Amino acid sequence: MRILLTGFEPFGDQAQNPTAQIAEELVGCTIGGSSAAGTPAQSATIVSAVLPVEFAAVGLALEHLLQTHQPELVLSLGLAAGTQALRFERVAINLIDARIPDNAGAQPVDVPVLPGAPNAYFTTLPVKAMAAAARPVAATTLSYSAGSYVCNALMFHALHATSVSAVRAGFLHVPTADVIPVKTVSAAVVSALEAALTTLSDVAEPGGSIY
Ligand code: PCA
Repeated sequence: MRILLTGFEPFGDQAQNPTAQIAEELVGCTIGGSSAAGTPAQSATIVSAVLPVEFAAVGLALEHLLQTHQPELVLSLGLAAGTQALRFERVAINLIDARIPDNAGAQPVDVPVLPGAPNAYFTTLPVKAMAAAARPVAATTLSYSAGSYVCNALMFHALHATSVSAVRAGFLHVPTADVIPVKTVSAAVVSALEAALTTLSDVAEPGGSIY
């Protein structure tokens, strides 16, 4: 089994993007392999890539990675400056409304990620189980909006591309490295991926929010 883990290049006024470091640090890691009581042992190797923060390029880059690696599970990471916790995204919307230009200088406003595609997709990863597994390592929260910039667009592309397959996909926004150190986020990502491998139906515990 293979897990595709993606990070992003720096963008905007962020000189570093911790998600690029995490993707590079975890490449080749084996996740799982020990069986919980009664469940088969499953292990998966991480393949990773650092993606451009460009609306026009990110979907094609992802398609290429899916073709090349044929992963069973896809987790994409993005930086959300200002957030204090790991934000497990539940929803990707078919809308781009760019607050700032992307790294190619494009700033689309109020256009779809993919014309004709559904308005939104829910993540197909068990985010409640993943957030619970990561919580001993770092603060976590569930998020009901991945924004309207390149991260949301990537999550939408991933869920659209995998919608007719058994491949599960999702997105995690992470804070800047001064809020949670990169090593800690990496460890939390490993814990979350272990939970994703062994959890086929998400845990049914309350997790919503009123905003
Ligand atoms: N964060 C941006 C795009 C790239 C990244 O790391 C976002 O949240 O859309």
